[in-house]
Amino acid sequence: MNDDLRIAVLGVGMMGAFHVDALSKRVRGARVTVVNDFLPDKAAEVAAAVGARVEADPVAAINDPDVDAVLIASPGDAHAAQLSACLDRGIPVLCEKPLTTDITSAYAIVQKERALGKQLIQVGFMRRFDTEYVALRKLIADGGLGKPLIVHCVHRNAAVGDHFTSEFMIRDSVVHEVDSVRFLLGQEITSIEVIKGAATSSAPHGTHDPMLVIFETESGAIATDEIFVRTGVAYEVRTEVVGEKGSAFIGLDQNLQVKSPDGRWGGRITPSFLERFGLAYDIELQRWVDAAKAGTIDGPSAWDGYAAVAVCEAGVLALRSGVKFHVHLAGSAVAAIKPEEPLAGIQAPDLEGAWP
Ligand code: ISE
Repeated sequence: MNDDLRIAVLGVGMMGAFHVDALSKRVRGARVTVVNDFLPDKAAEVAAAVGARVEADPVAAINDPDVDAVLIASPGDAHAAQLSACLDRGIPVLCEKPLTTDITSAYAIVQKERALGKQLIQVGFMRRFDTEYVALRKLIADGGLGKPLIVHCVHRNAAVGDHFTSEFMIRDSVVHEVDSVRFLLGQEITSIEVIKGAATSSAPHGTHDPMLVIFETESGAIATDEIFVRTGVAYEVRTEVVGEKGSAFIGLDQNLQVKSPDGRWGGRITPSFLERFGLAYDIELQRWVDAAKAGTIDGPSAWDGYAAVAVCEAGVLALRSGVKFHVHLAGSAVAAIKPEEPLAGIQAPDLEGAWP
């Protein structure tokens, strides 16, 4: 108990509350001591369940003497200031995506951490802790598929609120494929393009749901991502990687298969990301807690978070303009993102009546 990592959790909406529960029930060597949320009643309810204290000011929570490390699950636009305060105090922090909401502030955070000379920031890309993703990455890294050429991703949610605009879909959902492609291929993404098709009738006016996002990577590999967040079905996240020597698939929902008297057969699809990636979240937390005690991280870094912010920013510009955007992560300067020169459209002659 005395060796427990004492954690402040900032933001206890669905994700933060899920983490508080995991830290108090399933993760070893950790304890939530301070809870902060902009909704005082929510903070009080979550804190009471685990015997933690409520602190109304997030920066005071970070600087609390009963806190050794911080878990940030607050809205994205609060992250930059909260991460900065964690770096000022020099304590480890696990930050849910996005790292921040714009390239400049994300880069400033990366630089501030670098100046300290140690890695304190881990970003919550939980798929990196899912056994199927880990196995697929290893297969690719070991050369089992030969050179990877194409990645096909499917990302479907059953339902979301009306605040899920097309831009939000890029920043909040597609951000996972941005990180997954970087993780699986071990390469940076160099361009992004967004194709807006017909929208499902449950999407609010002006929201393009589903969309098809296309990435290119450093080696020229292509990745496609179908993002559809109002399927009305369940949570489906699948990835297929096609290489020169074969292909591999993850996310097939192959669990208990049942045959029923009415002639149907099949298994179950997880309803949401909490069930689909529940174990991955717990593994992520355990590894972060163990690493934080040793003064380091064990998972995606601030740089990974920054790269994802840059690609998503380019994705939003691609969505707005209808043009492919190139991304150049320089390493020593803020990422450059620029549009591809738009080509004039082709005007094909009308053949109607051209044949006798
Ligand atoms: C949500 O924030 C997540 O992180 C989920 O993994 C993703 O599937 C969902 O689309 C996001 O809104």
